[in-house]
Amino acid sequence: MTSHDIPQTMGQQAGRRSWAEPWKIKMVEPIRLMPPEARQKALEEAGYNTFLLRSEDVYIDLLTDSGTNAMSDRQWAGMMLGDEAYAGSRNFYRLEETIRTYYGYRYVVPTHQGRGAEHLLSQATIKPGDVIPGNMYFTTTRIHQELAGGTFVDVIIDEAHDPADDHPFKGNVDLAKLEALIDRVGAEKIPYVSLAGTVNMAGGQPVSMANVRALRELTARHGIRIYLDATRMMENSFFIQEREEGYAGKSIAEILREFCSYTDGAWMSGKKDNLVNIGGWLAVNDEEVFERARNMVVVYEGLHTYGGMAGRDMEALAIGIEEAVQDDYVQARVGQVRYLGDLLLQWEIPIVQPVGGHAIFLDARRFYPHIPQDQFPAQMLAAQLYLDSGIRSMERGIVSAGRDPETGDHRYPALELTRLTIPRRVYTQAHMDVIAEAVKAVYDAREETRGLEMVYEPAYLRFFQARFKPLGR
Ligand code: P71
Repeated sequence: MTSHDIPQTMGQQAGRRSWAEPWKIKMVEPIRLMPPEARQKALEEAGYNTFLLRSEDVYIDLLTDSGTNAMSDRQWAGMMLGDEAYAGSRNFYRLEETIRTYYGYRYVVPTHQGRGAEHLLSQATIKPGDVIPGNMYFTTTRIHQELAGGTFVDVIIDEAHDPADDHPFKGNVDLAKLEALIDRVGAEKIPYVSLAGTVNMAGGQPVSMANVRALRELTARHGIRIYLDATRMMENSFFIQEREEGYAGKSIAEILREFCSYTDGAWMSGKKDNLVNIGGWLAVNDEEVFERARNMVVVYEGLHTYGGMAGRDMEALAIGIEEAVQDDYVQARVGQVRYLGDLLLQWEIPIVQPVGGHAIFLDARRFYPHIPQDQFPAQMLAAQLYLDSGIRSMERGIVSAGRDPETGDHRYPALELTRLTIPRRVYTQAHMDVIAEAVKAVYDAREETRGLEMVYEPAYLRFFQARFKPLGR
């Protein structure tokens, strides 16, 4: 797509409002709000962990934007075109072609979702003792790097750890930190830089084109690769278009292609930016890495032409990619998240700023300054929001950060956040109003709220299954 084809939004056309969804609703799914006593009971049964709630007990579900997107009529029509052959499905070749067109990488390995691709890439590139620098960790990404024998080192800019700092590209890599790491451990110990487009744990914060370009120059000098977590790259591309000099006239598709051109490959959770309910992929330019990953995919995921997806899933994914690079779609997507953020800011509720691409992150430290971090303030905030109004959110703080594998102590992340994640094409502006009012009610009751104690803790990715009890007054 050329910039000439960028669809006009209502705002550009009439100067009246900034955006409206470029779609209308054809099918609806009823939702209901349970009475307060039933919510209290459900929360206790779930051990104060929103991952353990039943979806039927939830009113507005902001747990994640992963796999929760609404597909279009074209995608559903594509589902009927599934070629469910074990080998060589037509839908795979269409998917491969689509990824080559929009992301620009040479070789494609399909996987069942993002972490399947993280597993393949980690095993194919990391040796025990290796060090993997990245712009802030992500839970599943880091565990696969660690299981392959690597150690993750955070090299994001300091601003990313400050929820109030309004740097426009808080996802940027700190090149000085990276250079110091290379000097300390040696380039041969660094198989790649793990670069995420819009950094989830930092609040959905973007990486600038200038930063990835400079990163390419630096890594090229040392012979180090860059692999991109492309999970939310459409949103990252939007922020570049909006904020970076020279990109206002370029389309999302052009920006995405250029960004990817500075990297050696990418892994993808199709469940986010590719607008499907399941699916993922790994795409690389290096033939050797591809061969290794393609061999391993048959052990862990499925044959290299389906990787755990049905043919129909691959068709929906290919169509989803085409829909997700449309400028008016991305503008409405980010616009909706921003609308919710603006409501909360009007009431001076502490959130991560600037508002990112996929979610509003409530700053639990400033929300509950009287609750110490090891009493899980962000976890409690998620619980209170559910109690107040049946809204489900997700803890992204000390529980998510887990324990240090060496010392066994909690990791104490600088960011203690509760994420209100907005699924794509699912909720309306009226839902955003209801959500904002619920957050306000919980905020107004903040002084009476106490912390939690953890009463059950699983060994891996504890946030999924941990259980809690409220501390006494
Ligand atoms: C999100 C998820 C899903 C999730 C994962 C772990 C804990 C809770 C929720 C998944 C991502 C992601 C990024 C940047 C890779 C994956 C894994 N995010 N990179 O935010 O955000 O993809 O879920 O398809 O395996 O709710 P996968």
